[in-house]
Amino acid sequence: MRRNIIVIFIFVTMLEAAMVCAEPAPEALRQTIRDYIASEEKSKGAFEIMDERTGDLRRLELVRVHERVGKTGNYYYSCTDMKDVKTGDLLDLDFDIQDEAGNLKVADVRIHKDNGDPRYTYDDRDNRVPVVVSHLKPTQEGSSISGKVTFTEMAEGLKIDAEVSGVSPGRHGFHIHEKGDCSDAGNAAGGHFNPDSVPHGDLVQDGFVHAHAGDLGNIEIDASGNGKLGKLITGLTLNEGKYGVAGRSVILHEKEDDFGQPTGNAGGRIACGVIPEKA
Ligand SMILES: [Cu+2]
Repeated sequence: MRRNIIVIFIFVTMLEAAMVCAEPAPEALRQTIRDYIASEEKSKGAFEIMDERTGDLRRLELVRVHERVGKTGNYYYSCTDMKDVKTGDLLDLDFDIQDEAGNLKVADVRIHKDNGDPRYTYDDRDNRVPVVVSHLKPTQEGSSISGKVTFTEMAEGLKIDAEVSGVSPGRHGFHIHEKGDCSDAGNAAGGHFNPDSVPHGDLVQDGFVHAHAGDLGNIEIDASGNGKLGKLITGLTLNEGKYGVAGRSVILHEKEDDFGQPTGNAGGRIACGVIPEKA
């Protein structure tokens, strides 16, 4: 009798362990997302999500659920491509799925990318960190300059990665300017972002005491007209505050920034991009 009880006890324990350890099948996770979207469409007439960045309620339709599934912390996740019914924008949404003893439920939905621009990424400790992307546009008609500047809010500081093309070879001054307005051929962006009212310099070398907070130096452009810049600046942030850069702009200049006074003799403004506010 006692032996039977022990056998049953061991059996139940093993069964529980199997239930806890069983990973849901990838297709079951993908189907949970499809079912969730379908049930939202049925109950509300459409699948909608609040865009925290713009404050708009966006109506989306499913294009496809990604093959890849994964796990972060207590949640499983997969992503979907969805289309904004009104604007035609392609969004990448992340779905977190909770496994309650084999019962799969969507726990959270977030906009990960909007038309290819990421809104967050994961740092090396798996923390979700905000990202904003500024698109550089030429200030002159007929110019073919284009570019993208990605700002990532790391624990160590603000990571700034710029990629530009269609620019004349050589060094071109590159700064954060005060206002998030690229009108009037970039002049509406105002002067360099300079919250400490200090002289011009090279922020990485000279720090906030001897350089403007917007003094990012130069981007070196190769013979094909392409150039990159990658800097991690401790102190700058996408958050509000004295060193907050969101809602300002980035300017690419005609000439090299020679770090002379008052603004580096970098000449005209050839491209400009507004730095969006994070969600
Ligand atoms: Cu400038």
